[in-house]
Amino acid sequence: MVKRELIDAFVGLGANLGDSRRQLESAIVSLTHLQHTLLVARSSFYRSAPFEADGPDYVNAVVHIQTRLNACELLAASQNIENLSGRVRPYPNAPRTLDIDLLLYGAGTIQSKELQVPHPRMRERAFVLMPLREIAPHLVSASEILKVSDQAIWPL
Ligand code: PH2
Ligand code: MG
Ligand code: MG
Repeated sequence: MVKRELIDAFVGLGANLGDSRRQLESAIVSLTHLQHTLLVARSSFYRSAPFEADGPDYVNAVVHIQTRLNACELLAASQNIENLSGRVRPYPNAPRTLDIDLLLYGAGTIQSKELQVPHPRMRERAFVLMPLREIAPHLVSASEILKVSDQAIWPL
């Protein structure tokens, strides 16, 4: 690989089908094993009610990685891990064995059809903001937490 910068990225994980905790644990290991990538921090797990979605409660978490992969490579690797979990996509926001979303990629903004970073809806979602605040309190303000405080979420 030609010299590439080490980028701080934040990745959201969620699952509400099958053994959700186990799938998240395994996904975090898989992310850690990606080439040119290391794990900096992982939040604890949270149980959350499905937000603008149906099905059972979710398990959610956020991890902080450092990576030399570019955002497209990280997206492709994440989708590969999702597919290996047996994820199927019958309709938008359907229950899933594993969802891996790139929330932040350094200070980068990306606006393509395949990928939008920062994640356009992350600041509206307690299941992202609560675990993100746990590992990166400087990235989430108290007023943002207040705005999502009506969404049901419990530490696991
Ligand atoms: N993901 C969604 C839609 N709704 N709700 C919760 N609680 N957790 C999620 O991960 C989630 C959701 C779309 O990706
Ligand atoms: Mg998602
Ligand atoms: Mg997704």
